[in-house]
Amino acid sequence: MRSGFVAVVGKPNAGKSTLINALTGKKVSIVSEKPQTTRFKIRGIVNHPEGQIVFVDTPGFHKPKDALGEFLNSQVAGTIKEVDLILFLVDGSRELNEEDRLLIEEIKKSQLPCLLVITKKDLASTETLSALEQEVKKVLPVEGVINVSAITGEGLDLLLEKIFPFLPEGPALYPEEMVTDYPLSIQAAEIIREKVLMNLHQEVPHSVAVSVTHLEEKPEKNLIAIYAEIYVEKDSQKKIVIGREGSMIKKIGTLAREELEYLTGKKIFLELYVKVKEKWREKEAFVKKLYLS
Ligand SMILES: Nc1nc2c(ncn2[C@@H]2O[C@H](COP(=O)(O)OP(=O)(O)OP(=O)(O)O)[C@@H](O)[C@H]2O)c(=O)[nH]1
Ligand SMILES: [Mg+2]
Repeated sequence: MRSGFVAVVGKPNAGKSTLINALTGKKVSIVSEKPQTTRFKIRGIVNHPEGQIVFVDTPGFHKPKDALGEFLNSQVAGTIKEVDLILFLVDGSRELNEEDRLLIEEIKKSQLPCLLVITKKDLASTETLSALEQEVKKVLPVEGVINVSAITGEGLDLLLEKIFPFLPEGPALYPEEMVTDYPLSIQAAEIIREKVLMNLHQEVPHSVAVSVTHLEEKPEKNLIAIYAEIYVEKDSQKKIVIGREGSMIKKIGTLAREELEYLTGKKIFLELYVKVKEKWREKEAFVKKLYLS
């Protein structure tokens, strides 16, 4: 048996969370077409005949503009230091850019083994994929290259096989039935945020944070009551999240409740409050309170 931690890093939208969900077969991490969906480290666990891999999903590495951006990058830099192997994800449907290059510097500093994973194979030609591979190899020594598509499943089994030789020998690190190790309160907050991302556009999604303030299990009723706050930065955004006569918040609440009921197999009572916290993304203390507590 081998087991260990594998960091999944890449620029925003590279397909990190989608890949981890495809590998675990569960929705461990929320996904959206908008950059900077993931905001903290999320572990996704894969059990395999050869052992156990604990994937660590990370926020997209980018040029930070505010305290939130600095925090997101610090999560990536921190993760890179504490794993057995790095998967550097490069979006196969885009050109290599400044963000990829910034991240390459971080990976080099770590001196850890790194596999290059070119994602979204279904969207790119063989020529594009091999050109990207050559471009990365010029600036970053990698231990191997795998082209994958999380949508078609191509390359996923091969990726798992290529990971194991880099993991130390040892027993599983987490119980076999566990897919992720974060609590229901955080899963609920993420699911609510995902519904906001799915239904709102332009600047609103980036300005939204969700915090579950209270979660109470009522086993006698087979029910879980969840109270959450949705933070936005401006009054105008609050109006958008609430919608005409509360139609948007009702939609977000219904979608989140349905998914939480599916996830837990229990009835969910969900209450959402929308609050304005001006410029919260620029306030380091608030960002840390949200994502580190
Ligand atoms: N066609 C195709 N689309 C993909 C694939 N993987 C991811 N996507 C899409 O790419 C977008 C971004 O995916 P995410 O998994 O959220 O990307 P991420 O790297 O986690 O993004 P951040 O958390 O924002 O850094 C979504 O719209 C996905 O559906 C793939 O293999 N093929
Ligand atoms: Mg993500």
